[in-house]
Amino acid sequence: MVRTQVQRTNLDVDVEQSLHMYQQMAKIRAFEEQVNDLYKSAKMPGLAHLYTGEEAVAVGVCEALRRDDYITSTHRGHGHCLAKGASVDRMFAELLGKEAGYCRGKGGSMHIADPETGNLGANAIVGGSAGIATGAAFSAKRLGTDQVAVCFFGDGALGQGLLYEVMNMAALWKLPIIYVCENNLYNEYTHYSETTAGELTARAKAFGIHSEIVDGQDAQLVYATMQQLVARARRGEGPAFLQCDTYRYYGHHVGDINRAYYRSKEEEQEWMTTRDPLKTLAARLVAQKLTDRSVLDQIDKDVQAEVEQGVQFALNAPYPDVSEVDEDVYA
Ligand SMILES: Cc1ncc(C[n+]2csc(CCOP(=O)(O)OP(=O)(O)O)c2C)c(N)n1
Ligand SMILES: [Mg+2]
Repeated sequence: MVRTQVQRTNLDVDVEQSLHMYQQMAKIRAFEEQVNDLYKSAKMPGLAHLYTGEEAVAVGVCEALRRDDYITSTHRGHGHCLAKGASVDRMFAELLGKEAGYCRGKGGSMHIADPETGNLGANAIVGGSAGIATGAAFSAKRLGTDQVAVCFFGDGALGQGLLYEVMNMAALWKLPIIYVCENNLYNEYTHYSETTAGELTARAKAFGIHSEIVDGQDAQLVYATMQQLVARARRGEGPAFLQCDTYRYYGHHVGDINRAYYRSKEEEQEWMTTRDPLKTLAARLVAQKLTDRSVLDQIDKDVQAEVEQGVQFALNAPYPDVSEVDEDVYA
């Protein structure tokens, strides 16, 4: 039951792993730029909540997981899905309502699930996936599979009762679950300090759940911290709560363009210029002479090509046949 601000010392993250994290973050960034373009050019039905700016959280967390470990995601879920191993083309296909999508084009942005990579699903209900993730951790424990579950949620989900019911159970039964709170400072258009009393981690501490706070813009730090939390969960030492301090660069969703009434341009610029997760990792790796700019440029180019191919695939893919309009739909 310790609240620790993890320091950037003794990090055991190797170069290959760091480059992989850079690549994953670059892929998410390029993916979200395309989603924004698809929205603006009216090619995507509905809205999407972009993960741009928060990449180090999903990537640092998922880098510490096995493919068969579980995650549950949120309405801002593209980054989680990609970091856990979802394919770019099937993701775009889902966003565009095409049959090749993860839900045969019937779920869209907020319902992407991919059982093959342990992704139990994005969730449009704030806090809604906490029960699913905790249930998955319960099943892993009962079946002795050695898997862990990660529940991603935003600071806004701290107002949801379900989270407290399941954290209580997870602590009592020492379930292998890590609750990852992405504190990006806002719940929609409201600063979290107006909705959330006290310290965020105090909630986990009340249940005796081990908790930590990290800079969510530092992929290496998120990864190193998660490695420890995953190891203790696999050892049977129970749940943990990880608060990742982060920031979304765009609006709450793609249509939230004029944000001046709830946050300033200066604040946005500050995060983008001084705390960008890609720039931070790139600069560090170059400064430490662990890589050079040409390697990173090549990664940027490769992921850009992969993302552009994915969009083309999805744009050209067929819609589901009209005859199956009521299949795979539960309502
Ligand atoms: C139960 C529920 N209440 C309200 C909403 C509407 N809503 C969608 S996102 C959101 C804010 C979520 O904020 P946070 O959890 O901090 O996630 P972020 O958008 O910052 O990633 C709200 C209130 C919802 N989807 N579900
Ligand atoms: Mg938030």
